Amino acid sequence: MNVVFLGIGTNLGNRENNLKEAIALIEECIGRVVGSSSVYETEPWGFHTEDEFLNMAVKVETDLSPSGLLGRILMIESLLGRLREGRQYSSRVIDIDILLYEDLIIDEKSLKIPHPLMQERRFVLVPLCEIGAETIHPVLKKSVSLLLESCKDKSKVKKI
Ligand code: PH2
Ligand code: MG
Ligand code: MG
Repeated sequence: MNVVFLGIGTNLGNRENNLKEAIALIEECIGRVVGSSSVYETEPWGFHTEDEFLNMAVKVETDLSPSGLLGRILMIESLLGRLREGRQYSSRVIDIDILLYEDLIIDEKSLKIPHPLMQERRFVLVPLCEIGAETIHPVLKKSVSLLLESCKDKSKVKKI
Protein backbone atom coordinates (compact mmCIF):
# COMPACT_ATOMS: atom_id res chain seq x y z
CA MET A 1 0.00 0.00 0.00
CA ASN A 2 1.17 3.50 -0.85
CA VAL A 3 0.44 6.54 1.28
CA VAL A 4 -0.54 9.61 -0.71
CA PHE A 5 -1.64 13.11 0.30
CA LEU A 6 -4.23 14.82 -1.88
CA GLY A 7 -5.34 18.46 -1.82
CA ILE A 8 -8.98 19.19 -2.61
CA GLY A 9 -10.38 22.60 -3.61
CA THR A 10 -13.73 23.98 -4.78
CA ASN A 11 -15.11 27.48 -5.34
CA LEU A 12 -18.29 26.90 -7.37
CA GLY A 13 -21.71 25.46 -6.52
CA ASN A 14 -22.44 23.78 -3.19
CA ARG A 15 -18.84 23.70 -1.99
CA GLU A 16 -19.39 21.61 1.18
CA ASN A 17 -21.27 19.04 -0.85
CA ASN A 18 -18.59 19.02 -3.56
CA LEU A 19 -15.99 18.12 -0.91
CA LYS A 20 -18.22 15.35 0.51
CA GLU A 21 -18.85 13.84 -2.91
CA ALA A 22 -15.17 14.02 -3.81
CA ILE A 23 -14.19 12.17 -0.62
CA ALA A 24 -16.85 9.49 -1.23
CA LEU A 25 -15.51 8.93 -4.76
CA ILE A 26 -11.91 8.89 -3.50
CA GLU A 27 -12.93 6.10 -1.07
CA GLU A 28 -14.65 4.23 -3.89
CA CYS A 29 -12.11 4.67 -6.70
CA ILE A 30 -8.71 5.36 -5.08
CA GLY A 31 -8.41 3.80 -1.63
CA ARG A 32 -9.01 4.09 2.08
CA VAL A 33 -9.04 7.63 3.45
CA VAL A 34 -6.97 7.34 6.65
CA GLY A 35 -6.66 11.04 7.44
CA SER A 36 -8.75 14.08 6.71
CA SER A 37 -8.08 17.73 7.63
CA SER A 38 -10.53 20.39 8.67
CA VAL A 39 -12.19 22.43 5.93
CA TYR A 40 -10.76 25.92 5.35
CA GLU A 41 -12.20 28.92 3.58
CA THR A 42 -9.40 30.40 1.51
CA GLU A 43 -8.73 33.45 -0.57
CA PRO A 44 -8.23 32.73 -4.31
CA TRP A 45 -4.50 32.37 -4.94
CA GLY A 46 -2.92 33.38 -8.25
CA PHE A 47 -6.06 34.76 -9.90
CA HIS A 48 -8.95 37.07 -9.17
CA THR A 49 -12.51 35.96 -8.47
CA GLU A 50 -15.24 36.85 -5.97
CA ASP A 51 -15.81 33.15 -5.29
CA GLU A 52 -13.74 32.03 -2.29
CA PHE A 53 -12.50 28.47 -2.08
CA LEU A 54 -12.99 25.68 0.38
CA ASN A 55 -9.80 23.63 0.69
CA MET A 56 -8.82 20.54 2.62
CA ALA A 57 -6.28 17.71 2.50
CA VAL A 58 -6.71 13.95 2.81
CA LYS A 59 -4.32 11.07 3.41
CA VAL A 60 -5.15 7.95 1.37
CA GLU A 61 -3.78 4.40 1.17
CA THR A 62 -3.83 3.16 -2.42
CA ASP A 63 -2.41 0.40 -4.54
CA LEU A 64 -2.69 2.55 -7.68
CA SER A 65 0.48 3.65 -9.46
CA PRO A 66 1.04 7.43 -9.77
CA SER A 67 -0.34 7.48 -13.33
CA GLY A 68 -3.22 5.19 -12.35
CA LEU A 69 -3.99 7.58 -9.50
CA LEU A 70 -3.95 10.58 -11.84
CA GLY A 71 -6.36 8.77 -14.18
CA ARG A 72 -8.84 8.14 -11.34
CA ILE A 73 -8.55 11.76 -10.17
CA LEU A 74 -9.37 13.09 -13.65
CA MET A 75 -12.32 10.68 -13.78
CA ILE A 76 -13.64 11.86 -10.40
CA GLU A 77 -13.23 15.52 -11.38
CA SER A 78 -15.27 14.99 -14.55
CA LEU A 79 -17.92 12.92 -12.71
CA LEU A 80 -18.39 15.92 -10.40
CA GLY A 81 -18.86 18.19 -13.40
CA ARG A 82 -15.48 19.84 -13.77
CA LEU A 83 -15.09 21.64 -17.06
CA ARG A 84 -11.57 22.63 -17.99
CA GLU A 85 -11.03 26.03 -19.56
CA GLY A 86 -7.97 27.08 -21.50
CA ARG A 87 -6.84 29.61 -18.90
CA GLN A 88 -4.16 28.75 -16.35
CA TYR A 89 -6.40 29.27 -13.30
CA SER A 90 -10.18 29.46 -13.25
CA SER A 91 -13.05 28.76 -10.88
CA ARG A 92 -14.01 25.10 -10.56
CA VAL A 93 -16.48 22.78 -8.85
CA ILE A 94 -13.66 20.46 -7.83
CA ASP A 95 -9.89 20.18 -8.09
CA ILE A 96 -7.99 17.23 -6.68
CA ASP A 97 -4.19 17.51 -6.69
CA ILE A 98 -1.58 14.92 -5.84
CA LEU A 99 0.61 16.65 -3.24
CA LEU A 100 2.86 13.77 -2.14
CA TYR A 101 3.06 10.11 -3.16
CA GLU A 102 5.25 8.23 -0.68
CA ASP A 103 8.70 9.78 -1.26
CA LEU A 104 8.47 9.59 -5.04
CA ILE A 105 9.75 12.33 -7.31
CA ILE A 106 8.17 12.48 -10.77
CA ASP A 107 8.82 15.28 -13.23
CA GLU A 108 6.89 14.58 -16.40
CA LYS A 109 4.89 17.00 -18.52
CA SER A 110 1.52 15.65 -17.39
CA LEU A 111 2.48 14.50 -13.88
CA LYS A 112 4.64 16.28 -11.36
CA ILE A 113 5.02 14.91 -7.82
CA PRO A 114 5.46 16.49 -5.30
CA HIS A 115 3.08 19.23 -6.42
CA PRO A 116 5.53 21.89 -7.69
CA LEU A 117 3.78 24.84 -6.00
CA MET A 118 2.70 23.29 -2.70
CA GLN A 119 5.40 25.05 -0.67
CA GLU A 120 4.17 28.45 -1.92
CA ARG A 121 0.52 27.99 -0.97
CA ARG A 122 -0.92 28.38 2.51
CA PHE A 123 -4.21 26.91 1.28
CA VAL A 124 -2.29 23.64 0.72
CA LEU A 125 0.16 23.70 3.64
CA VAL A 126 -2.23 24.63 6.46
CA PRO A 127 -4.60 21.67 5.92
CA LEU A 128 -1.73 19.33 5.01
CA CYS A 129 0.07 20.22 8.23
CA GLU A 130 -2.94 19.01 10.26
CA ILE A 131 -2.64 15.46 8.91
CA GLY A 132 1.02 15.18 7.81
CA ALA A 133 3.15 17.72 9.69
CA GLU A 134 6.16 15.39 10.01
CA THR A 135 6.09 14.13 6.41
CA ILE A 136 9.30 15.03 4.60
CA HIS A 137 9.13 16.73 1.19
CA PRO A 138 11.42 14.49 -0.91
CA VAL A 139 12.85 17.35 -3.03
CA LEU A 140 13.12 20.15 -0.45
CA LYS A 141 14.05 17.68 2.35
CA LYS A 142 11.98 19.60 4.88
CA SER A 143 8.94 18.59 6.89
CA VAL A 144 5.54 20.00 5.97
CA SER A 145 5.49 21.97 9.24
CA LEU A 146 8.84 23.61 8.38
CA LEU A 147 7.56 24.42 4.89
CA LEU A 148 4.56 26.14 6.46
CA GLU A 149 6.79 28.11 8.87
CA SER A 150 8.91 29.41 6.00
CA CYS A 151 6.05 30.01 3.55
CA LYS A 152 5.84 33.66 2.44
CA ASP A 153 2.22 33.44 1.30
CA LYS A 154 0.03 35.62 3.53
CA SER A 155 -3.35 34.93 1.93
CA LYS A 156 -6.36 34.17 4.11
CA VAL A 157 -6.83 30.55 5.20
CA LYS A 158 -9.57 30.29 7.83
CA LYS A 159 -10.86 27.13 9.49
CA ILE A 160 -14.63 26.87 9.22
N1 PH2 B 1 -6.31 26.34 -6.74
C1 PH2 B 1 -5.66 26.85 -7.78
C2 PH2 B 1 -5.36 28.28 -7.89
N2 PH2 B 1 -5.75 29.05 -6.76
N3 PH2 B 1 -6.66 29.29 -4.63
C3 PH2 B 1 -7.24 28.74 -3.54
N4 PH2 B 1 -7.54 29.51 -2.49
N5 PH2 B 1 -7.54 27.41 -3.48
C4 PH2 B 1 -7.28 26.58 -4.52
O1 PH2 B 1 -7.57 25.33 -4.43
C5 PH2 B 1 -6.65 27.12 -5.68
C6 PH2 B 1 -6.36 28.50 -5.68
C7 PH2 B 1 -5.19 25.99 -8.87
O2 PH2 B 1 -5.52 24.70 -8.73
MG1 MG C 1 -4.82 22.78 -8.05
MG1 MG D 1 -5.48 20.08 -10.37
